Amino acid sequence: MPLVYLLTGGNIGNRLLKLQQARQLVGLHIGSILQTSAVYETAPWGNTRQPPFLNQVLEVETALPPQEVLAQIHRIEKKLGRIRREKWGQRTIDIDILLYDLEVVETEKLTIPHPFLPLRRFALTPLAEVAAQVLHPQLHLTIEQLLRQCPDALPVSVYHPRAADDLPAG
Ligand code: PH2
Ligand code: MG
Ligand code: MG
Repeated sequence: MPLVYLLTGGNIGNRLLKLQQARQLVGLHIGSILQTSAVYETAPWGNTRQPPFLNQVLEVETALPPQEVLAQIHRIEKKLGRIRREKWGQRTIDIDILLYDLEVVETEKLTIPHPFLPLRRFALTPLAEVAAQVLHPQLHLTIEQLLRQCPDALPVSVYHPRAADDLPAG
């Protein structure tokens, strides 16, 4: 069965809870989660005037084709109350397809591999944890190599929740 690598992220509300709920719904509606990276706290990329994100990568074995994975992602994001105000702005939950086996998909609604993957340390770092030797099908470099040459210097570190953090419901 195909392996799809998903990046989950969010930077408003109870960030850890949203990632946990996303994992549960991905397991139910997309396929078996074979590996998860650590949860990382990551500085906002793109629009830097917003709170830090939590990000996590999920390795999922799926029977669904890419378009159907995307449709399920949209359902899950909606169910988790996604509010999207602006491009690259803050959000409760975002699920992106980073890689789908070695497939290249270029349609109006879907681009795989994710076009910004090589430029985003917040995606490459957790991905390298579970897929260091996986090849980028267009660049012919491994994820480990992409991370080593990634120009993004924004901080990415394993998240250690403190008691008072991420407690408010939602
Ligand atoms: N997602 C974005 C824009 N910027 N920055 C971080 N650190 N993490 C994200 O998941 C993220 C971002 C667009 O989806
Ligand atoms: Mg995104
Ligand atoms: Mg997205």
